[in-house]
Order: sequence, then structure tokens, then C-alpha cells
Amino acid sequence: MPSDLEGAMETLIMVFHRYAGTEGNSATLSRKELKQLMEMELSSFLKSQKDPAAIDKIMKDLDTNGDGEVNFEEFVSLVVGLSIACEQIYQKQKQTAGQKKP
Ligand SMILES: [Ca+2]
Ligand SMILES: [Ca+2]
Repeated sequence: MPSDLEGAMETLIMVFHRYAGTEGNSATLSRKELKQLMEMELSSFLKSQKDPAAIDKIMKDLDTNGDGEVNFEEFVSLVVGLSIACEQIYQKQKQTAGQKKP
């Protein structure tokens, strides 16, 4: 049985390759594959982005080596960035909950 963290890492790898294998290079996400991944796996985050060009912006930000595709390393930086943002919200909620003492 993998631990929670080991399971999370495995999930990250599986999700990436599920979408990366749809077209073209099976080791990288094209713009279309990234869009599909975001719509299916990060829909609540994508909904908070009201900009219709959000995918293009995200793609440009992620594609640090400039080859027009998102590899696993570049994808992980998105997950890390989102995780940091979520953790900050979690901390805030924890603080607010703590202040609700009678
Ligand atoms: Ca691909
Ligand atoms: Ca790239």
C-alpha cells in the first residue's frame, strides 16, 4: 500500500500521461491536451479564471523551455503553484476558525 504522499505522486504521473498520450508527443501536453486536463481535473480553478485566454496565458507561463508543449516538469510547476495557493487559503481558514471562540 502506498502512503498518501506516494499515492498523490502516482496520481500526478497517471493524470499527466492520461492526457499527454491523446495526440502528438505522448510525453508532453499540447495546448489542446492541457486545455482538456484543466477542464476535467482543475475545473474549479479554471472557472475562477474569467479570462477566456486563460489557457493560452497558463500555457505560455508553463512552457519555460519554449517548445510549445508542456512536459512533466513544467506541469508539476503548475501543480506546485496551485498547491501553494491552496495551502495559503487553508491556513487562512484555519486561523478564522480559531478566532471563532466564544
Ligand atoms: Ca501529447
Ligand atoms: Ca515546454
